[in-house]
Amino acid sequence: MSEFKPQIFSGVQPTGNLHLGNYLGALRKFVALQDQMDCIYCVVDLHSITAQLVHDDLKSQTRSITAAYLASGIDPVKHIVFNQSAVPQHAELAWIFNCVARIGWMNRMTQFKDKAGKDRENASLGLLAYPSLMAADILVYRATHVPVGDDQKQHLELTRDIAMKFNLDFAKKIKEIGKGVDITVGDQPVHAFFPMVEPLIEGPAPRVMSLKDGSKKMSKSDPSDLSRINLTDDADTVARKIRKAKTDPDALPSEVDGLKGRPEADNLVGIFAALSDRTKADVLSEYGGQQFSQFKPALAELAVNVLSPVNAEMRRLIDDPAHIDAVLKDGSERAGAIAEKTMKDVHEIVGLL
Ligand code: AQP
Repeated sequence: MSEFKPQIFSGVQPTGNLHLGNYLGALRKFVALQDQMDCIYCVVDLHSITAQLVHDDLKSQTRSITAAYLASGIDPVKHIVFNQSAVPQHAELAWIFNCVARIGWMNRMTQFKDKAGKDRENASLGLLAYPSLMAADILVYRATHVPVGDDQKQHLELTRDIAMKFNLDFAKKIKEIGKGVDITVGDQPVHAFFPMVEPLIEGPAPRVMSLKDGSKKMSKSDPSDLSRINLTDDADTVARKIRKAKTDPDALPSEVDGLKGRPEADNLVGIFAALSDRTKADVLSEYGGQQFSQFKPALAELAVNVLSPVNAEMRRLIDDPAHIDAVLKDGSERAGAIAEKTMKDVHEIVGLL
Protein backbone atom coordinates (compact mmCIF):
# COMPACT_ATOMS: atom_id res chain seq x y z
CA MET A 1 0.00 0.00 0.00
CA SER A 2 1.51 3.36 -0.96
CA GLU A 3 -0.68 5.76 0.95
CA PHE A 4 -3.64 5.88 3.31
CA LYS A 5 -7.06 6.13 1.72
CA PRO A 6 -8.43 9.64 2.39
CA GLN A 7 -11.12 9.34 5.05
CA ILE A 8 -12.93 11.96 7.12
CA PHE A 9 -13.96 11.32 10.73
CA SER A 10 -15.44 13.71 13.26
CA GLY A 11 -17.84 13.73 16.19
CA VAL A 12 -19.99 15.86 18.44
CA GLN A 13 -20.87 15.14 22.07
CA PRO A 14 -24.52 14.81 23.06
CA THR A 15 -24.19 17.34 25.87
CA GLY A 16 -26.89 19.96 25.62
CA ASN A 17 -28.05 22.16 22.82
CA LEU A 18 -25.82 22.72 19.82
CA HIS A 19 -24.86 26.32 19.23
CA LEU A 20 -23.59 28.45 16.38
CA GLY A 21 -19.97 27.56 17.28
CA ASN A 22 -20.69 23.86 16.82
CA TYR A 23 -22.59 24.62 13.62
CA LEU A 24 -19.85 26.73 12.01
CA GLY A 25 -16.84 24.97 13.56
CA ALA A 26 -18.14 21.47 12.86
CA LEU A 27 -21.49 20.75 11.15
CA ARG A 28 -21.16 23.14 8.25
CA LYS A 29 -17.70 21.81 7.49
CA PHE A 30 -18.95 18.23 7.76
CA VAL A 31 -21.53 18.96 5.08
CA ALA A 32 -19.06 20.70 2.75
CA LEU A 33 -16.63 17.77 2.88
CA GLN A 34 -19.16 15.18 1.75
CA ASP A 35 -18.44 15.79 -1.92
CA GLN A 36 -14.70 15.41 -1.44
CA MET A 37 -14.13 12.27 0.65
CA ASP A 38 -15.84 9.40 2.42
CA CYS A 39 -17.09 10.72 5.74
CA ILE A 40 -17.87 9.08 9.07
CA TYR A 41 -19.75 11.31 11.51
CA CYS A 42 -20.29 10.12 15.04
CA VAL A 43 -22.34 11.18 18.04
CA VAL A 44 -19.72 10.62 20.73
CA ASP A 45 -21.94 9.55 23.62
CA LEU A 46 -19.12 7.87 25.58
CA HIS A 47 -17.34 11.23 25.70
CA SER A 48 -20.37 12.90 27.22
CA ILE A 49 -20.09 10.86 30.44
CA THR A 50 -16.49 11.95 31.13
CA ALA A 51 -17.43 15.31 32.67
CA GLN A 52 -20.88 14.34 34.00
CA LEU A 53 -21.73 10.70 34.59
CA VAL A 54 -25.48 10.82 35.14
CA HIS A 55 -27.68 12.34 32.42
CA ASP A 56 -31.48 12.31 32.51
CA ASP A 57 -31.81 12.33 28.76
CA LEU A 58 -28.68 10.96 27.09
CA LYS A 59 -30.72 8.96 24.57
CA SER A 60 -32.77 11.95 23.49
CA GLN A 61 -29.64 14.12 23.32
CA THR A 62 -28.01 11.52 21.08
CA ARG A 63 -31.05 11.56 18.81
CA SER A 64 -31.07 15.34 18.83
CA ILE A 65 -27.43 15.61 17.65
CA THR A 66 -28.22 13.03 14.97
CA ALA A 67 -31.19 15.18 13.93
CA ALA A 68 -28.85 18.20 13.73
CA TYR A 69 -26.46 16.25 11.49
CA LEU A 70 -29.26 15.26 9.13
CA ALA A 71 -30.97 18.67 9.22
CA SER A 72 -27.67 20.37 8.36
CA GLY A 73 -27.47 18.25 5.22
CA ILE A 74 -25.34 15.22 6.07
CA ASP A 75 -26.25 12.27 3.87
CA PRO A 76 -26.37 9.12 6.04
CA VAL A 77 -26.66 6.83 3.03
CA LYS A 78 -23.63 7.98 1.05
CA HIS A 79 -21.71 8.49 4.29
CA ILE A 80 -21.91 7.02 7.80
CA VAL A 81 -23.75 8.49 10.80
CA PHE A 82 -23.79 6.54 14.06
CA ASN A 83 -23.33 6.75 17.82
CA GLN A 84 -20.00 5.84 19.38
CA SER A 85 -21.20 3.39 22.05
CA ALA A 86 -22.82 1.18 19.39
CA VAL A 87 -19.34 0.30 18.05
CA PRO A 88 -17.45 -1.18 21.02
CA GLN A 89 -14.13 -1.17 19.14
CA HIS A 90 -13.79 2.56 19.99
CA ALA A 91 -13.52 1.75 23.69
CA GLU A 92 -11.31 -1.26 23.01
CA LEU A 93 -8.78 0.71 20.98
CA ALA A 94 -8.94 3.52 23.56
CA TRP A 95 -7.74 1.04 26.18
CA ILE A 96 -4.74 0.12 24.03
CA PHE A 97 -4.06 3.83 23.47
CA ASN A 98 -4.24 4.39 27.25
CA CYS A 99 -1.24 2.11 27.39
CA VAL A 100 0.50 3.94 24.52
CA ALA A 101 -0.11 7.51 25.75
CA ARG A 102 1.80 8.94 28.73
CA ILE A 103 0.11 10.50 31.77
CA GLY A 104 2.24 13.65 31.25
CA TRP A 105 0.71 14.13 27.78
CA MET A 106 -2.80 13.99 29.23
CA ASN A 107 -1.97 16.31 32.12
CA ARG A 108 -0.89 19.00 29.67
CA MET A 109 -4.23 19.14 27.84
CA THR A 110 -5.84 22.58 28.21
CA GLN A 111 -9.35 21.16 27.99
CA PHE A 112 -8.62 18.80 30.89
CA LYS A 113 -7.22 21.65 32.97
CA ASP A 114 -10.23 23.86 32.16
CA LYS A 115 -12.84 21.19 32.79
CA ALA A 116 -11.18 19.64 35.87
CA GLY A 117 -10.73 23.09 37.40
CA LYS A 118 -8.92 23.42 40.70
CA ASP A 119 -10.04 20.07 42.07
CA ARG A 120 -8.09 17.89 39.63
CA GLU A 121 -7.75 14.96 42.03
CA ASN A 122 -11.51 14.63 41.96
CA ALA A 123 -11.96 14.69 38.16
CA SER A 124 -12.93 11.38 36.58
CA LEU A 125 -10.22 9.20 35.09
CA GLY A 126 -12.33 9.30 31.93
CA LEU A 127 -11.92 13.08 31.70
CA LEU A 128 -8.15 12.69 31.86
CA ALA A 129 -8.20 9.91 29.27
CA TYR A 130 -10.68 11.73 26.98
CA PRO A 131 -8.04 12.42 24.25
CA SER A 132 -7.12 8.74 24.16
CA LEU A 133 -10.72 7.82 23.34
CA MET A 134 -10.83 10.62 20.78
CA ALA A 135 -7.68 9.24 19.13
CA ALA A 136 -9.33 5.81 19.05
CA ASP A 137 -12.52 7.25 17.50
CA ILE A 138 -10.48 8.62 14.62
CA LEU A 139 -7.86 5.92 14.20
CA VAL A 140 -10.16 2.90 14.43
CA TYR A 141 -11.20 4.04 10.91
CA ARG A 142 -7.59 5.00 10.05
CA ALA A 143 -9.11 8.38 9.19
CA THR A 144 -6.77 10.90 7.58
CA HIS A 145 -8.66 14.20 8.01
CA VAL A 146 -10.67 15.57 10.94
CA PRO A 147 -12.84 18.69 10.60
CA VAL A 148 -13.06 20.41 14.00
CA GLY A 149 -13.16 23.80 15.65
CA ASP A 150 -9.92 25.43 16.77
CA ASP A 151 -10.46 24.27 20.38
CA GLN A 152 -9.73 20.67 19.36
CA LYS A 153 -6.33 21.37 17.79
CA GLN A 154 -4.36 20.21 20.83
CA HIS A 155 -6.30 16.92 21.02
CA LEU A 156 -5.51 16.24 17.38
CA GLU A 157 -1.82 16.86 17.98
CA LEU A 158 -2.05 14.28 20.74
CA THR A 159 -3.77 11.88 18.34
CA ARG A 160 -0.74 12.22 16.06
CA ASP A 161 1.61 11.58 19.00
CA ILE A 162 -0.30 8.44 19.93
CA ALA A 163 -0.33 7.19 16.32
CA MET A 164 3.39 7.90 15.94
CA LYS A 165 4.33 6.13 19.18
CA PHE A 166 2.21 3.11 18.27
CA ASN A 167 3.77 3.00 14.78
CA LEU A 168 7.30 3.19 16.18
CA ASP A 169 6.76 0.87 19.16
CA PHE A 170 5.27 -1.81 16.91
CA ALA A 171 7.29 -1.08 13.75
CA LYS A 172 8.65 -4.61 13.44
CA LYS A 173 5.28 -6.29 13.86
CA ILE A 174 3.53 -3.86 11.47
CA LYS A 175 6.07 -4.79 8.78
CA GLU A 176 5.64 -8.48 9.54
CA ILE A 177 1.87 -8.50 9.03
CA GLY A 178 2.18 -6.42 5.84
CA LYS A 179 -0.54 -3.92 6.75
CA GLY A 180 1.59 -0.76 7.00
CA VAL A 181 2.01 2.24 4.73
CA ASP A 182 5.31 4.07 4.05
CA ILE A 183 4.98 7.69 5.10
CA THR A 184 7.40 10.48 6.01
CA VAL A 185 6.89 12.38 9.25
CA GLY A 186 9.11 15.48 9.23
CA ASP A 187 12.24 13.96 7.71
CA GLN A 188 11.65 10.57 9.26
CA PRO A 189 10.45 7.64 7.11
CA VAL A 190 7.90 5.58 9.05
CA HIS A 191 6.19 2.33 8.16
CA ALA A 192 2.85 3.30 9.68
CA PHE A 193 -0.25 1.36 10.59
CA PHE A 194 -2.02 4.51 11.76
CA PRO A 195 -1.99 7.69 9.64
CA MET A 196 -0.87 11.12 10.89
CA VAL A 197 -4.27 12.82 10.93
CA GLU A 198 -4.65 16.30 9.49
CA PRO A 199 -6.99 18.69 11.31
CA LEU A 200 -9.29 20.71 9.05
CA ILE A 201 -9.73 23.89 11.06
CA GLU A 202 -9.51 26.69 8.52
CA GLY A 203 -12.39 29.01 7.59
CA PRO A 204 -13.47 32.48 8.69
CA ALA A 205 -14.87 31.30 12.05
CA PRO A 206 -12.67 28.46 13.38
CA ARG A 207 -13.40 29.61 16.94
CA VAL A 208 -16.74 31.35 17.38
CA MET A 209 -16.59 33.52 20.48
CA SER A 210 -19.21 34.32 23.09
CA LEU A 211 -21.61 37.10 22.09
CA LYS A 212 -21.06 38.64 25.52
CA ASP A 213 -17.26 38.39 25.72
CA GLY A 214 -15.05 38.26 22.63
CA SER A 215 -12.23 36.63 24.59
CA LYS A 216 -14.25 33.51 25.54
CA LYS A 217 -15.29 30.71 23.19
CA MET A 218 -19.02 30.29 22.54
CA SER A 219 -19.85 27.28 24.65
CA LYS A 220 -22.77 25.11 25.76
CA SER A 221 -21.73 25.41 29.38
CA ASP A 222 -21.66 29.24 29.55
CA PRO A 223 -24.27 30.14 32.19
CA SER A 224 -25.53 33.07 30.08
CA ASP A 225 -27.89 31.96 27.30
CA LEU A 226 -27.31 35.37 25.67
CA SER A 227 -23.68 34.35 25.08
CA ARG A 228 -24.64 31.86 22.38
CA ILE A 229 -27.10 31.22 19.57
CA ASN A 230 -28.62 27.77 19.98
CA LEU A 231 -29.68 25.81 16.91
CA THR A 232 -33.07 25.46 18.58
CA ASP A 233 -33.56 29.25 19.06
CA ASP A 234 -36.48 30.70 17.11
CA ALA A 235 -36.01 33.62 14.70
CA ASP A 236 -36.96 36.31 17.27
CA THR A 237 -34.50 34.92 19.82
CA VAL A 238 -31.67 34.77 17.26
CA ALA A 239 -32.31 38.39 16.24
CA ARG A 240 -32.56 39.55 19.87
CA LYS A 241 -29.29 37.86 20.84
CA ILE A 242 -27.45 39.47 17.91
CA ARG A 243 -28.97 42.87 18.78
CA LYS A 244 -27.73 42.48 22.37
CA ALA A 245 -24.26 41.17 21.38
CA LYS A 246 -21.39 43.12 22.89
CA THR A 247 -19.61 45.46 20.47
CA ASP A 248 -17.39 48.54 20.62
CA PRO A 249 -18.42 52.09 19.67
CA ASP A 250 -16.38 52.31 16.43
CA ALA A 251 -17.59 51.73 12.87
CA LEU A 252 -16.50 48.55 11.06
CA PRO A 253 -13.08 48.83 9.39
CA SER A 254 -12.69 48.38 5.63
CA GLU A 255 -9.72 46.01 5.96
CA VAL A 256 -9.27 42.79 8.00
CA ASP A 257 -6.23 44.35 9.73
CA GLY A 258 -8.55 46.90 11.31
CA LEU A 259 -10.23 44.09 13.32
CA LYS A 260 -7.06 43.59 15.39
CA GLY A 261 -7.66 44.36 19.05
CA ARG A 262 -11.44 44.39 18.45
CA PRO A 263 -12.43 40.81 19.41
CA GLU A 264 -16.20 41.36 19.40
CA ALA A 265 -16.16 43.06 15.98
CA ASP A 266 -13.85 40.36 14.65
CA ASN A 267 -16.21 37.66 15.95
CA LEU A 268 -19.36 39.14 14.37
CA VAL A 269 -17.63 39.70 11.02
CA GLY A 270 -16.27 36.11 11.15
CA ILE A 271 -19.77 34.77 11.86
CA PHE A 272 -21.19 36.78 8.95
CA ALA A 273 -18.45 35.49 6.64
CA ALA A 274 -18.87 31.86 7.68
CA LEU A 275 -22.67 31.97 7.39
CA SER A 276 -22.50 33.46 3.90
CA ASP A 277 -19.49 31.41 2.66
CA ARG A 278 -17.49 34.58 2.13
CA THR A 279 -14.16 35.81 3.45
CA LYS A 280 -13.93 38.47 6.15
CA ALA A 281 -12.23 40.77 3.60
CA ASP A 282 -15.19 40.38 1.29
CA VAL A 283 -17.69 41.15 4.07
CA LEU A 284 -15.71 44.24 5.09
CA SER A 285 -15.56 45.47 1.51
CA GLU A 286 -19.37 45.67 1.75
CA TYR A 287 -19.86 46.77 5.37
CA GLY A 288 -16.61 48.68 6.13
CA GLY A 289 -17.41 52.15 7.48
CA GLN A 290 -20.88 51.11 8.73
CA GLN A 291 -21.97 51.24 12.37
CA PHE A 292 -23.05 48.11 14.26
CA SER A 293 -26.59 49.53 14.25
CA GLN A 294 -26.57 48.83 10.49
CA PHE A 295 -24.46 45.66 10.49
CA LYS A 296 -26.30 43.80 13.25
CA PRO A 297 -29.71 43.73 11.50
CA ALA A 298 -28.02 42.39 8.34
CA LEU A 299 -26.27 39.71 10.41
CA ALA A 300 -29.51 38.83 12.20
CA GLU A 301 -31.35 38.43 8.89
CA LEU A 302 -28.58 36.24 7.50
CA ALA A 303 -28.41 34.08 10.63
CA VAL A 304 -32.18 33.58 10.65
CA ASN A 305 -32.21 32.70 6.94
CA VAL A 306 -29.48 30.10 7.38
CA LEU A 307 -30.54 28.64 10.73
CA SER A 308 -34.35 28.59 10.40
CA PRO A 309 -34.51 25.73 7.89
CA VAL A 310 -32.05 23.71 9.99
CA ASN A 311 -34.10 24.43 13.08
CA ALA A 312 -37.39 23.42 11.39
CA GLU A 313 -35.94 20.20 9.96
CA MET A 314 -34.41 19.30 13.32
CA ARG A 315 -37.79 19.65 15.00
CA ARG A 316 -39.43 17.46 12.35
CA LEU A 317 -36.76 14.76 12.75
CA ILE A 318 -36.87 14.82 16.55
CA ASP A 319 -40.57 13.96 16.26
CA ASP A 320 -39.60 10.81 14.35
CA PRO A 321 -37.25 8.92 16.72
CA ALA A 322 -37.82 5.62 14.90
CA HIS A 323 -36.29 7.10 11.75
CA ILE A 324 -33.30 8.46 13.70
CA ASP A 325 -32.76 5.12 15.42
CA ALA A 326 -32.84 3.33 12.05
CA VAL A 327 -30.21 5.74 10.65
CA LEU A 328 -27.98 5.12 13.69
CA LYS A 329 -28.42 1.36 13.50
CA ASP A 330 -27.51 1.23 9.83
CA GLY A 331 -24.54 3.57 10.41
CA SER A 332 -23.22 1.61 13.37
CA GLU A 333 -23.35 -1.65 11.40
CA ARG A 334 -21.31 -0.14 8.57
CA ALA A 335 -18.90 1.64 10.94
CA GLY A 336 -18.59 -1.54 13.01
CA ALA A 337 -17.49 -3.57 9.99
CA ILE A 338 -14.59 -1.15 9.33
CA ALA A 339 -13.64 -0.92 13.01
CA GLU A 340 -13.66 -4.70 13.38
CA LYS A 341 -11.17 -5.05 10.53
CA THR A 342 -8.81 -2.51 12.11
CA MET A 343 -9.03 -4.21 15.50
CA LYS A 344 -8.26 -7.60 13.99
CA ASP A 345 -4.96 -6.14 12.72
CA VAL A 346 -4.34 -4.32 16.02
CA HIS A 347 -4.75 -7.61 17.92
CA GLU A 348 -2.20 -9.16 15.58
CA ILE A 349 0.21 -6.23 15.95
CA VAL A 350 -0.04 -6.06 19.75
CA GLY A 351 0.09 -9.84 20.06
CA LEU A 352 -3.28 -10.49 21.66
CA LEU A 353 -4.28 -14.13 21.23
N1 AQP B 1 -17.08 28.12 19.85
C1 AQP B 1 -16.75 27.24 18.92
N2 AQP B 1 -16.30 27.66 17.72
C2 AQP B 1 -15.98 26.76 16.74
N3 AQP B 1 -16.11 25.44 16.90
C3 AQP B 1 -16.56 24.98 18.07
N4 AQP B 1 -16.80 23.74 18.54
C4 AQP B 1 -17.27 23.83 19.80
N5 AQP B 1 -17.34 25.10 20.20
C5 AQP B 1 -16.91 25.85 19.14
C6 AQP B 1 -16.60 22.53 17.75
O1 AQP B 1 -17.79 21.77 17.79
C7 AQP B 1 -17.46 20.39 17.67
C8 AQP B 1 -18.21 19.61 18.70
O2 AQP B 1 -17.67 19.87 19.95
P1 AQP B 1 -18.01 19.01 21.22
O3 AQP B 1 -19.10 18.08 21.00
O4 AQP B 1 -16.73 18.46 21.75
O5 AQP B 1 -18.54 20.12 22.10
P2 AQP B 1 -17.72 21.06 22.98
O6 AQP B 1 -16.46 21.53 22.31
O7 AQP B 1 -17.59 20.40 24.28
O8 AQP B 1 -18.76 22.20 22.96
P3 AQP B 1 -18.78 23.32 23.97
O9 AQP B 1 -19.93 24.16 23.68
O10 AQP B 1 -17.46 23.97 24.02
O11 AQP B 1 -19.04 22.53 25.30
P4 AQP B 1 -18.52 22.88 26.71
O12 AQP B 1 -19.24 24.10 27.10
O13 AQP B 1 -18.90 21.67 27.49
O14 AQP B 1 -17.03 23.08 26.60
C9 AQP B 1 -15.94 20.29 17.80
O15 AQP B 1 -15.39 20.14 16.51
C10 AQP B 1 -15.55 21.61 18.37
O16 AQP B 1 -14.25 22.00 17.96
